[in-house]
Amino acid sequence: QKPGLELAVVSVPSYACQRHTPLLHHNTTLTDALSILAENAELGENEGRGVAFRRAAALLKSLPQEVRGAEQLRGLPCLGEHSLRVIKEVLEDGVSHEVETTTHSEQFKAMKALTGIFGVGAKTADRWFREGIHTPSDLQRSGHTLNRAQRAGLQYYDELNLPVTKPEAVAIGQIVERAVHAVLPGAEITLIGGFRRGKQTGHDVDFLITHPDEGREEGLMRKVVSWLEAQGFLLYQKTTGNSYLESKEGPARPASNMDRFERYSHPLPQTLVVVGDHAQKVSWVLGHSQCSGPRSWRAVRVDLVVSPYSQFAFALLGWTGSKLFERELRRWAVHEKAMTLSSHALYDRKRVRTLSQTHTHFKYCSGSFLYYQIRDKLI
Ligand code: TTP
Ligand code: MN
Ligand code: MN
Ligand code: MN
Repeated sequence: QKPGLELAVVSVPSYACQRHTPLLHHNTTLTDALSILAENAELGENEGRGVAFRRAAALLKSLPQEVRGAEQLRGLPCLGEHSLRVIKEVLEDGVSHEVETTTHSEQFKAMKALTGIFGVGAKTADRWFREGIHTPSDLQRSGHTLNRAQRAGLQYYDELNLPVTKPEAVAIGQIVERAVHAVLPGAEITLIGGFRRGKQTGHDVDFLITHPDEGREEGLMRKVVSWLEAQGFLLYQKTTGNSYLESKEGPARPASNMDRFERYSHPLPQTLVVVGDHAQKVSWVLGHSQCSGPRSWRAVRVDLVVSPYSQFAFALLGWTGSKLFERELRRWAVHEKAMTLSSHALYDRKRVRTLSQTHTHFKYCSGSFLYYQIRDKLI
């Protein structure tokens, strides 16, 4: 029996959101290789290239069996020339030269280490790398002036890079619930992000908060943050009224550009680093029943998102991820359904175009229009 006959007859839809993509799959060697190249592209701010590798990896994750030869991939969508080349190399030689080179490159290692500092993005990391700073210790020695986020990120570097476990996520969920219910009884808290997708670890913990009485959620974020702060849970807190759309796209970017990499927009969550500084809270944060020693808590990244009840379904869908799934879902909505999906609403493009004509100052995409309507409620 020829290997791969089975795969060849499987018809695979081309949007990742149309496929079943299990957490545990049959092609980890290949997807690990592609993920390294995706990560490298993202660190180099080459978003289009990063997405191409992520799409190829997602396709492989959805296959019902292990790929053993490149001929099995014939006719499958989402596999670009570059990704195919890498896949073939791994299948034939066990490793890809490009992946090996990337993994061992000083630049990749330094960019990973530096962007691993909370509060440091690719631009800053790249600037430091060019100055010869390759590690957090180099940075510490350099005497650079760091902002508050970066100082916290450096101070708690190891902990913040230690994956958060499911029990820790559950324990933090209890703290968040206590905080939310202290300031707004009846509010509902949902675990979102990777943990909602069934992952057992994450780089942070994400929560979505809402209240069944529309409007009651207004001002909630500020109150929750104050409560956590007063209880000694907050190590660092980023208060931002910014949105992803504003900061990265600018509010007035043409729709055609928005579509280029099928980018989607949503408000940045409130980012909190939660710790407990009290023996009792500590054990709670860590999920241990017995803690000893002077410092038994750990720092964890927590993202909170507040949504009005009427938008809850869209917020839940939009914040569950993965990033590629969300991107593909929106691309599918636009191109196959002529609709626009955001983490606030799903709407018909034609209808909204009519709407925005009556508000000529909202020149560009319909997304901006709805966005401005609800922005104040979200953060
Ligand atoms: P993240 O917490 O960044 O990702 P994650 O929870 O999927 O992965 P990890 O376990 O490493 O934390 O973001 C949570 C979700 O929010 C993500 O799955 C999709 C959504 N999101 C966006 O839609 N756009 C973005 O730019 C980011 C950062 C997240
Ligand atoms: Mn997350
Ligand atoms: Mn939005
Ligand atoms: Mn997050």
